[in-house]
Amino acid sequence: MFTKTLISSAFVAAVSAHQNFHQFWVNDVTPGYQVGIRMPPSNSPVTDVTSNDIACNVDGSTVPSGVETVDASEGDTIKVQWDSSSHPGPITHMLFGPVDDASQATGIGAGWFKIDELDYDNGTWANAIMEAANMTHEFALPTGLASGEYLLRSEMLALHGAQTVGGAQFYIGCAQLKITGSGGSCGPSISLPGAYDANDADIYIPNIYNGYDPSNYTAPGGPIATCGGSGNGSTIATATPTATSSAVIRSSTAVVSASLNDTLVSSTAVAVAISSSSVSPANTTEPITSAIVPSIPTSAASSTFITAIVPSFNTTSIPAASGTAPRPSGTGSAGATVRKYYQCGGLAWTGSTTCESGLTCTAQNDYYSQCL
Ligand SMILES: [Cu+2]
Repeated sequence: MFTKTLISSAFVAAVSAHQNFHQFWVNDVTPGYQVGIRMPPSNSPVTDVTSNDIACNVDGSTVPSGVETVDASEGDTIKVQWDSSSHPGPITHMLFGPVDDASQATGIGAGWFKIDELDYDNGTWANAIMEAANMTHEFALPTGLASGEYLLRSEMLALHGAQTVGGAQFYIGCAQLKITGSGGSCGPSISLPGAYDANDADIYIPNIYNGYDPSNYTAPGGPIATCGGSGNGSTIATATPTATSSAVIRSSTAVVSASLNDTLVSSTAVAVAISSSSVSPANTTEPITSAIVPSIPTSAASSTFITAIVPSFNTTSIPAASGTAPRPSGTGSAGATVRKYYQCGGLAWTGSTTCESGLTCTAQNDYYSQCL
């Protein structure tokens, strides 16, 4: 009983920390869990906006094999589902294309255009709005698209570390779509990397814990594109991917398939094992959790410097979830004591500073301490 409690609380804390894009629906029909999506090898964020990883996550210049390209039509409703996230910030969607073969496109370079954005609405960040909808978000593919294959990039930007340059965390997942459209080009288009700068006002927010008003926040990447322009959406020439070896295969066979609940529970043991062995204890303060972690990228340890839950951030209280994914109940404290990986201190922190027995409240920076 005691063991079970320990495992489940570690699991909840871990799942609520980092996040991945796992599933999408086209007009309410899904190709399946982690089907049609390039799953990254971990759920750690990209923090270097100048790296190729900012396009479609780690191994940016390598395309994975075994990822299906899913049919859609312009104007279709796309629903995405992410892991539970208590990291405040926006969600954006971009398309890259048309390309001859989405499965071979890295997405690195020019040819992206923004099609959807949800920032801060009615006092609530996009991540919390999604929490209230079982971590889903819906938008429509634009009309006036050239028929062809595209990468659909879903990005959740976590701003809980944005008070330092390079502290914002970009969670990115790319899906492969074959879109039937009526023709037309979209603009403005942007390059990734290229469009983001670590010092941009929507990425580096020095006063985010000190009087920042997110009401007028807009996510990076510029305005939402207008489609249907003349110029028929000429196909983007894509660079030859560097490798498609078995080392980067993330086929569905390597992925845990089951209901969301089943997958999350079964990933617990993996997460516990990994966090105790291969993750650098110096910089990584939350377990990397994923059922499909073949290796921890070297960038994971160094980039994961702000972690876990920031319940006091400018969000309204998160409504009770209707979904199946377990999640923490706000502060993560059980009564007056704070659970592992949850916030216990920092400037402007008004919650409990007492960790559960056996844990120590450890400062990560001036703004954030957590129980470890
Ligand atoms: Cu995280």
